Amino acid sequence: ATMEQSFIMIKPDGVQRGLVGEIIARFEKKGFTLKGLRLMQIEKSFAEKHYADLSAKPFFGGLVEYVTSGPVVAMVWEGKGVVETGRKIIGATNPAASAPGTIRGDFAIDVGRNVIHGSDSVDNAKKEIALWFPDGVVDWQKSVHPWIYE
Ligand code: YYY
Ligand code: MG
Repeated sequence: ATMEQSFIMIKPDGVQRGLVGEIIARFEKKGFTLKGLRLMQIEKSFAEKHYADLSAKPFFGGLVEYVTSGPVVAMVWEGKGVVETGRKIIGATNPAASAPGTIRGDFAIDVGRNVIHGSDSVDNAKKEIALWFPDGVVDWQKSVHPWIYE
């Protein structure tokens, strides 16, 4: 795996349920580096852009309504293999199938209230980061880097 970035977003249910700190802690304790962080409530048109690939799905309307229903926490996390590992930390799309120990496995029940989004490929991460962080992210390195990477 190479150094890469993933777009991670805590959905409105995660924010309402007070899971922001818990979720950030999981990525932070793993060793990944927080490069961008925004609390924002997005418009319908923005949500449709973020989920454009799913526009033909029957759940698309409900998904857009859900993700625009309150503030979300948009983040960029950096690290070796963070896209794939981030998906593992998050768990399967349907919380009924998410392993205990994953975010969705521990904190969610229904697929339409699954608390968190994570990019599914490095390419999509780049697109999502460009959409959510048009002004770019913060360029910094952790001083503990040599204690995390060999
Ligand atoms: O990447 P991930 O969030 O795990 O799943 P996607 O297939 O990209 O779907 C995005 C989003 O849509 C999912 O997190 C919940 C919702 N959704 C749904 O409400 N019902 C489905 N059958 C599938 C997905
Ligand atoms: Mg997805």
